[in-house]
Amino acid sequence: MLENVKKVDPDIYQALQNERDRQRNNLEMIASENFVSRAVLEVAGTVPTNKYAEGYPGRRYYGGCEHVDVMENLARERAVELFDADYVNVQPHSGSGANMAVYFALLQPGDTILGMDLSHGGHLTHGSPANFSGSLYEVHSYGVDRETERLDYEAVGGLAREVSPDMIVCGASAYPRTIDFARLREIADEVEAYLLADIAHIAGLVVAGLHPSSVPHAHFTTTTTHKTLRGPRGGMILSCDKELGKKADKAIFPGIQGGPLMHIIAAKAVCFQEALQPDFVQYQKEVVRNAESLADALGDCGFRLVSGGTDNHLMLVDLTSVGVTGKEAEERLDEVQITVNKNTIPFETKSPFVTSGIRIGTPALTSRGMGPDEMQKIAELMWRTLTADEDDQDTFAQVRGEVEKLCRAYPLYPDLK
Ligand code: DSN
Repeated sequence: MLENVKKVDPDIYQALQNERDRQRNNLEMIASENFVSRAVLEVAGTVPTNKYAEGYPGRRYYGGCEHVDVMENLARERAVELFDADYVNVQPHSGSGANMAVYFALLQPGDTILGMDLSHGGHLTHGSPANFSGSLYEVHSYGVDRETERLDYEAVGGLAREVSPDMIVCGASAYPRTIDFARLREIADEVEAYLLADIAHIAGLVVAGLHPSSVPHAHFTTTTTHKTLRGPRGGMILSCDKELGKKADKAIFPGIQGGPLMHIIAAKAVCFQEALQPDFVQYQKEVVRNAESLADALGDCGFRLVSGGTDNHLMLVDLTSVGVTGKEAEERLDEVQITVNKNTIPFETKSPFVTSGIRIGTPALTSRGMGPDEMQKIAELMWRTLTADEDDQDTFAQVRGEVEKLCRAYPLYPDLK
């Protein structure tokens, strides 16, 4: 593979080789990352990248769309089956774009939204001042309870009654607990607001029945396709309301996107086909079981976990008592080939560039085949790394050796040359 790139662009060829080796030789524990199947990887590099297909299947603005129509229709049929929805749009290039389309479909600039605070686990597009959602709309935020570090639905309801939002945004990028979408819909109905559920992180768990689905409850559900769902990088919008769906279709095209990425839509179709198979449910069960094992082992080592543990694929570690910041932890773990991201924790006192915590997830390691024994080992390696003196090169070298051994035992894309 890549012989042509090697000839045309040796610099990019080298960077691609290096990135492949980095993925192989590191423990990938960023909760939003995963490793796609060889089939998805193949499709993502195919000829529909050449094709313009503005519009929707059967209603395109370009000729020659008969084969890409097949791809998009298969993606749509499979997504609707997978999530038990009545409407889907598989064209969003990203989760942020999917969210933007729902905002544009349902709201006017200046309308009020109530979203989860970014530092409590929300997402930039749920009303952060740095994002379009924060600059176009009047934003109010809810967070987790100080004691339990979990969502307090009474408090969310109280805030909703106080600020009368036009839309409530739920779903999270760093919340380790189950979200009660039915309850949030009750709150939305009470204040006559729309409910948008962003399930980007937990979509795979939802498909496998390991987390309650938002689809029957929310007016719109959005997701990315590349996290627990284990597909190509991209987004998607789902709903049980076909009439509302027409508005989201218009918001995506011609509202905010031009030509869809048809090679990626084909890869989404393959991802959905894989997710419809029984072994996908087994994979998701293993993701959750590994997260539970890792959380228990981290706790036994002495780390404090936000909310005391996890119900899903991720956990947040509060490093305050360990005496390192999230930034330092991310850098030090990088040195021993364990990849995580620094993350704010609820009621954070440090800047988002420093943070008091790290976020850790198990989807990618589970895709490599690792199980609870490896999670136990990895927790110990993290503890050794983060409690060592910062110049203790011997410990770092020993940990790196252990990490490399684990990576060799669970090879990634072994037949990919
Ligand atoms: N950046 C993603 C994450 O890491 O959770 C969310 O968009």
